[in-house]
Amino acid sequence: MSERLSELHEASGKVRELYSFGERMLLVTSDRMSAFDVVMPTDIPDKGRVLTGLSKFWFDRTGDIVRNHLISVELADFPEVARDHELAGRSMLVERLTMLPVECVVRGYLAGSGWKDYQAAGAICGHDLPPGLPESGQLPYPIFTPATKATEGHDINIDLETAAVLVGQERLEQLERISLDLYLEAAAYALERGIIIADTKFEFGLDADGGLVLGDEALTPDSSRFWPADRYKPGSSQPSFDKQPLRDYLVELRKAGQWNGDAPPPALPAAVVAATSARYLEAFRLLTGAPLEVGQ
Ligand code: PZK
Repeated sequence: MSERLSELHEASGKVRELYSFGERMLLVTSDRMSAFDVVMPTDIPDKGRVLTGLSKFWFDRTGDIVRNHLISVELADFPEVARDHELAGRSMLVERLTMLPVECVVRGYLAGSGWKDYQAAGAICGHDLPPGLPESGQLPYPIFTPATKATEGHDINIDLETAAVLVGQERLEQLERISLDLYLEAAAYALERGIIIADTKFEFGLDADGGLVLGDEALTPDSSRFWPADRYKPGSSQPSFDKQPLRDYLVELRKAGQWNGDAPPPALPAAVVAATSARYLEAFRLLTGAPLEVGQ
């Protein structure tokens, strides 16, 4: 990476980096992958380009619902890094926002912490739900279940009253309506193409005029649960569209006593890497209707 870029580094996510250029920012998605909360020691080829390409696809498709922060995915539009070919295809030039302190999660199906909360309380984030729903079951209607970013580990689900304290009642109602609209549109589109978007997380910010803008990545397999629709069978956990080959491998590794689930496991076998890369490319192709361009 260029000397220049490292000086502008602003934040690191598990698999992404954020750089600051005045009123604009560069959001770079790596080929790193995490599973069972651990970042793998081996990169997944094309993963960063698939996630960036999917975010761009959804940003282009949902601009009529809410404005978003994407300016360009063309490095040429960003002279400061235009010659850094390592970044090509997996970088988004975005507008700097003042991010809101609420993670906007929408759930259409009962999985993860939503399933846990439902089992414990019959409700998620204050939404009372009918009794007897199975694990991975479709909810009667999608629900908005806000969360706050934990300093460490997983986000924490909060009820609507707590979220209203963080952003105000009026803003929260706007976030809920827009998040549900985005999910309904994307989930219906994806289902027609063989992918269930079980849940997803949006992050919003405010522009200089106080206008609401969709930020972060959007409707990718890293910010959502993607399930293959043709294997959907409520009553247990579902295979992940993107992570299943890796999860299956890691489970076997643990059973064999070769991984304790903490620190990174040994380097991934080429077959697992290839199968995982293929899943990301397949999700991209199904959703966009065209394969990811090579070397774009
Ligand atoms: C912003 N993050 C999360 C993402 C990381 C961290 N448009 C924006 N303006 C200002 N801040 C952010 C954004 C966006 N998106 C996003 N934190 C701040 C994040 C990726 C990598 F290290």
